[in-house]
Amino acid sequence: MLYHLLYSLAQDIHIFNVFKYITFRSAGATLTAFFLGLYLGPRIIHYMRRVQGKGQPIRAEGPQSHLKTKVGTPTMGGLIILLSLTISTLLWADLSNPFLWITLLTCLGLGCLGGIDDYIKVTRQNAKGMLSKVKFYGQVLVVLVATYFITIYLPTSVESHLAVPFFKDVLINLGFLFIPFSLCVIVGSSNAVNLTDGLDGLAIGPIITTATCFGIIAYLVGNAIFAHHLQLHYVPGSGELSVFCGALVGAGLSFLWFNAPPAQIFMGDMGSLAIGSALGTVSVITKHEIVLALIGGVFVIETLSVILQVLYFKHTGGKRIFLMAPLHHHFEKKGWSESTVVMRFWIISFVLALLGLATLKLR
Ligand code: 57M
Repeated sequence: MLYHLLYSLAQDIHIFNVFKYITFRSAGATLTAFFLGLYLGPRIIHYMRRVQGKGQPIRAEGPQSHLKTKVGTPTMGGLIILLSLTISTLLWADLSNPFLWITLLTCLGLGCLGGIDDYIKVTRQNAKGMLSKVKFYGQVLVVLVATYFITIYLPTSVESHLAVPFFKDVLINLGFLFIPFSLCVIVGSSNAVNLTDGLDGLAIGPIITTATCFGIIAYLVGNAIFAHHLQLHYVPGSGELSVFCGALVGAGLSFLWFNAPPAQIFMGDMGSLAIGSALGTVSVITKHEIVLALIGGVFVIETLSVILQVLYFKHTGGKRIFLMAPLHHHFEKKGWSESTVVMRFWIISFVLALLGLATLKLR
């Protein structure tokens, strides 16, 4: 909104020329979302505590410590993230950009789905929530619509193609398989963040590092000069996603303020499904899906631990590879404190982010 309002006045008031720059608007979006989240946080936490009563139902099969330390914590803290993210994005982004709307609406669509799941969990005081099939079909429906519009607005040179990091000239044309592939990336990242969000601050840390990296990637991929210089596949218009990612970083930092141990609130599926899908959508639009798997490696490792554990559990009649899946519970059961697990997963996430950014240069 500010872009449309103030940049048009740049002829008369030169200072407003600065609104032309995505970097300036991304920084503005980050700070706006951060301070907005800090303002909304206490009010939303107070409200959720009041209306949720017992708060997030804690799984009985979880680490016994959780049954003592987590009881009564409210969920749906994703509302803090989504409100500050959305308001800041609408304030600072170019609202004529289709990729921005695709990403924001996918994020909010999955956020609504997650919010319904959280609501069912809290009102029924049952950690199972909505039927997993219904939740999955809801995710697929929202993401299918998003993927359709992505293919419409991507340039024909890359619209159904998969770029491979390190190999600048490799563009694999997936043809109609691009739709199921994109579905797997976006729904997969949504559920991967969902599974990871099992300890105070565990998911939001890698979300912040991943969103920071994709803010940089979107800016470079959407800038013809930088894309050419770095031999990236240029996607006109994708640079605006840098503003969205900036707002997500700011919103994530403000949520972390309240989710830092001991968490005052959990983000809920409202937050995890929404943000995971947003990161997946940005990676598909910027043609950096494989790099997302690297930068978001913590989410990948956590999901793989669950898949391996469940498959092994089923095929061996109850034996386990890990003491418990997802992986963060395995280390808890090995005696690591919650904060130790979280800090070490953050360190891994930071290293993976650096490796992911290195792929921009190593081509
Ligand atoms: C998503 N949700 C947390 C909170 C958060 C197949 C199976 C692996 C599925 C998996 C599952 O369904 N997980 C659900 C993870 C839950 O957090 C809520 O959910 C939202 C995110 N979706 O925002 O609202 C619990 O996590 C803790 N938490 C914090 N701090 C936070 O900031 O402490 C969350 C956020 C919260 C709170 O205790 O209640 C969750 O873990 O459920 N199931 C599992 O992950 C279970 N693993 C399991 O069953 N493993 C078995 C299977 C694989 C054979 C095994 O390994 O033997 C674990 N779930 C829980 N504890 N709660 C078991 C341990």
